[in-house]
Amino acid sequence: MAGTPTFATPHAFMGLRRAASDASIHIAGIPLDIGTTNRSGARFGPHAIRHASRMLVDGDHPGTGQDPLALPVADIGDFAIALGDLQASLALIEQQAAASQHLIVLGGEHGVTLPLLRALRGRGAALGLVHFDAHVDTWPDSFGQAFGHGSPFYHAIAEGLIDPHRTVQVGIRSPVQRGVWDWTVGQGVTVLTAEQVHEMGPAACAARVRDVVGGQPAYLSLDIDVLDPAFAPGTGTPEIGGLASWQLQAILRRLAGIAFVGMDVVEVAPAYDVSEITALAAATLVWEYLALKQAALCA
Ligand SMILES: [Mn+2]
Repeated sequence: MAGTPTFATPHAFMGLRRAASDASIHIAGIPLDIGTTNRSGARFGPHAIRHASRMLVDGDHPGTGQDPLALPVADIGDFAIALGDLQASLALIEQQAAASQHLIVLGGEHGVTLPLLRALRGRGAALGLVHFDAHVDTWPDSFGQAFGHGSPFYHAIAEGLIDPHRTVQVGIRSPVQRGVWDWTVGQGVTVLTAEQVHEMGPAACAARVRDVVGGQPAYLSLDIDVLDPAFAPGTGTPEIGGLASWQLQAILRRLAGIAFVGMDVVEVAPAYDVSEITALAAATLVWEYLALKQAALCA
């Protein structure tokens, strides 16, 4: 095997050097974490995920037999944020996201998903949502903060950005106030708890997800804390009893047929990581998403 060894891969996602103008799929980092409620540090997530992604450059995807980088994908760098100003940062993120036809975001905290969904508003009807997380993230506010990382989907539902009846949350297991839970389910959201996922297995779980979301456009939001802290220690609000990385991978690989219009992987906080476990999981999940898009194009 000739060429650049993995460890010397240039610092872009999987070493990508394609120009933004030559690509219809853009990967961007968002180094924002001021909306976190517990351990901060997700601002360093994009850097860590790109670094860990070097492990993935030396071959084709074993499931599809193809190289996901054959897709027209470019790493366009990090979005600008307004340092210390959450609302201004969200506005800036929306503005920058609107310039991309199909965007994959490396977080950053989960609050970034709201402006990403706002940027997709107007491109069609309310989106379906596949949301992997330990937390429902439908709190109207967290400790008085209305647009922090616990609230993106409260606003996304309230603003009509996503269709709650085509929304499924997978891996949920954190403490939650009964009122927040009842509001979420009352809106029509399907919740699959981590315990249900463990009992169902990945194939049945994926079938349920496909059922809820259907064939219309949908968004994929992947909070790395859906994984058990044993598989993703590097995150701000870990909860035990989560998915193993193989389970999440097995579910994702079975989501072919969902018309995803964008994705994010958020909440990687490398300061709490060990041996890049969490960052590698996040990088690999982006690679799995690309493989999924590629398989859809070839179908
Ligand atoms: Mn979250």
